[in-house]
Amino acid sequence: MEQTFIMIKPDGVQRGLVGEIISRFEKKGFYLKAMKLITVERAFAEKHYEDLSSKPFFAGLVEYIISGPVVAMVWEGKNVVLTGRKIIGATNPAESAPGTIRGDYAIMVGRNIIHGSDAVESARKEIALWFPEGVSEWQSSAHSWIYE
Ligand code: RTP
Repeated sequence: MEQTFIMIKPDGVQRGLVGEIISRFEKKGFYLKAMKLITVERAFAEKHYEDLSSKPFFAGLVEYIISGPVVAMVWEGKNVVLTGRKIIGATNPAESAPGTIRGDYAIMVGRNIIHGSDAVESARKEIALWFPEGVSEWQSSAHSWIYE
């Protein structure tokens, strides 16, 4: 089944939003397949955001991501990449709808709490980068209550 990479950024961890964010993905019916609290080094953050290296905000983005621990996760489910982005909301919290994570908890684009993969292929790359050890194979006993 489809998997996505979700990262609670340092501001989300500092502000005590980890449980709230995990709860939203869990309650939707997605399965948590991997999770760790980790403070990443500059080179690792630059690798994660390498597609944005030419952007004017790249240096500030890297400083932000390495400024404290993040919670890295893999979530699994049907259409989890796209639906995860909907749960997260638009990149700029000024445009994120109420009811989304960014819409409810963030104000600035440079402090937008959470990252979610933008496509199945980028999810695959990001999961391999953040979880080279692999992810869990566990199966939820609630599966037939979520999927027909
Ligand atoms: P993410 O990768 O974090 O899920 O965010 P995204 O796809 O919604 O947005 P993307 O364009 O990939 O940008 C990555 C992160 O860079 C920061 N950003 N700052 N100052 C700015 O104009 C600006 N634009 C983007 C945000 O933290 C964004 O999530």
